[in-house]
Amino acid sequence: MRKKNTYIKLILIIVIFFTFMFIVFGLPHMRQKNYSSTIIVSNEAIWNYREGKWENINSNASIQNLNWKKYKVFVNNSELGDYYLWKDDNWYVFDDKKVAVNIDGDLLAYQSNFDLKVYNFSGEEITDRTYVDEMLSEHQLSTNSRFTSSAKVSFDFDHDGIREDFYLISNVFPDDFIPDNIFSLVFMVKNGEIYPIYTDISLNKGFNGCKPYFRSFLDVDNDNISEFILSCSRYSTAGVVDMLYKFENGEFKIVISNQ
Ligand SMILES: [Ca+2]
Ligand SMILES: [Ca+2]
Repeated sequence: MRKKNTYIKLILIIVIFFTFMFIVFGLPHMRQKNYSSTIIVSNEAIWNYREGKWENINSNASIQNLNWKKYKVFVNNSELGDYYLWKDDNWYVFDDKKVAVNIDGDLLAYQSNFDLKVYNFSGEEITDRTYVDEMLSEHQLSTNSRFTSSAKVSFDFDHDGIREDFYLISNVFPDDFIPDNIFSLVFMVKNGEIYPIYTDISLNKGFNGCKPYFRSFLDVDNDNISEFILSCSRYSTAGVVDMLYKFENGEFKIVISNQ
């Protein structure tokens, strides 16, 4: 009888253990797998997220399927509302009566089966160059380097109540100075530690390089940690590269890019 009781207790403990593990680890994972979304990044990229996987939507037939559907539309990172979209060479925005709406600025739109959050953020000037100089030195670049683009975005991307600083410096397409190297460095500083995001350094060949900018901070997989879209422009009509970054295991990774 005593032995039987011990067995029952043991089985109960095992059942409780596995139920606990399932609730803590299994359920969030299952929920994650059920999230799906389509994200439209200007006229350059369409990304689909399904069953934990990302893909670029490029084919005309797939794009046709996205026409005349309703999306949450953002222009220059502020919410415009729910609108129909239709794509020719560019995306066009229509209201409920299918009357065209003129938009002036950078379009971001999505459709999702969960509350995909797009956050406000704004860039500011870099006044303290401590980390900038550290990164320049680390890459054997002069701390007197001139920039054609620089910005700092302070944003609490991991929602722990403390803002991280995202730095962006670049000398791509210099017009009144001739540097030896063309560089773009994007990185985050958290607790005094530098986390590289985008590093591109090459010899100056005239119009090489890709000028980076932060396009959007958003939570694309509902885990309460922000991802962001970093884009960069190539010279003239060579196009824009859109990269969706995720922070995983202590580093930034590109989860999908249009090029
Ligand atoms: Ca934080
Ligand atoms: Ca996330």
